[in-house]
Amino acid sequence: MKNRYLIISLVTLIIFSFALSACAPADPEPPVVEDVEEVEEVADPAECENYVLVPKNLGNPYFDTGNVGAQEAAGELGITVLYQGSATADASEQITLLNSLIAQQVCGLAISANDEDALVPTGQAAMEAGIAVVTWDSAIAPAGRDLHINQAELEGIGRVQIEMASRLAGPDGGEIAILSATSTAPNQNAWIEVMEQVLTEPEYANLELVEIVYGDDDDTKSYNEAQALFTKYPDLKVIIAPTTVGIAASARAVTDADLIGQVFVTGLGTPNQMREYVKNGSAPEFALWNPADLAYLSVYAMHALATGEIQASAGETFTAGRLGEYTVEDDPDLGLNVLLGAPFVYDADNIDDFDW
Ligand code: RAM
Repeated sequence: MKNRYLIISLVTLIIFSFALSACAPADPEPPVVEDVEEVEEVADPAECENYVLVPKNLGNPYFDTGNVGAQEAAGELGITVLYQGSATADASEQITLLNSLIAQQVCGLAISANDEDALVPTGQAAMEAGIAVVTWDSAIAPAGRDLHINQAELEGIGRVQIEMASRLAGPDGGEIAILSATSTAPNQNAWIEVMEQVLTEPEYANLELVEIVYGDDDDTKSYNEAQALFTKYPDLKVIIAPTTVGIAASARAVTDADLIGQVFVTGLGTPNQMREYVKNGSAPEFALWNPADLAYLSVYAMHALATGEIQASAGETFTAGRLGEYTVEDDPDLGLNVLLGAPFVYDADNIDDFDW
């Protein structure tokens, strides 16, 4: 599987190099820039046409769905948005990729970050080179990007997962565990913090969080971690996986172990990956926003920044095609951001209304 992702990365890189060379002025030997600080500024913002959507890793249907929305926005704006990521959800691999994109003087980067702090210098180098930097899905800390495009409010995403877990555990409550993505993932860590806070409310006093484990947004590791959880905790009632990779792998592990009805899985998933588990009862309900809309909005925001339509200050507005008008907001924790909307709960009654 990994080889497939590596090949996809390589092919994407080759296509990307061709696309760039087709648009850039003729230069037989484009400079290979080791030190990103030496990169010249991106030429004329009005002529900016090359943008890149960077997921946490390749091979994740959540990000692939995002790319569908990004391409829709690219078509409407008449720009090129390439989709490039590392094979694994790893911050240093992501930094290497970003350094090469900075050296190629792309116009804008929309990044789902694998680490909030480690990516700050890289984001700063990109901005110093005149590149518009937005994060989407998973944020770089405010100093390392212009704007974060936020899928839904942190509080809402954390709370809805505890509400679902509580419904699934039933009136007596019981043991619950969290199976997350990587231990450095900025978005999952922020949601887990909210979940831990919500669990202190009297209404959820009968839920006991026994452990938090990490599947690294890798299907096999997530599956093994889920198995280890219900082996270690025979009374476990619910696994909350705030990751589309982890939730599908956990539901499959519960199904394979014949534990449907005994251990329930919930968290954040995509409808196509979760349909069979909603229907077989291993994961009766889960939540998510629309990743295609999130990336669509991110491309509009990145383009508005690159072309100078907005400068990244609170109160500015811009129009994101079919999604309408958005306002840049400032938040004490999240910094400058644009909010997509509220998470949506999927269950047996509505799952067949969605095909992505
Ligand atoms: C995984 C990734 C992504 C997250 C979703 C919910 O696909 O970790 O960052 O937002 O799950």
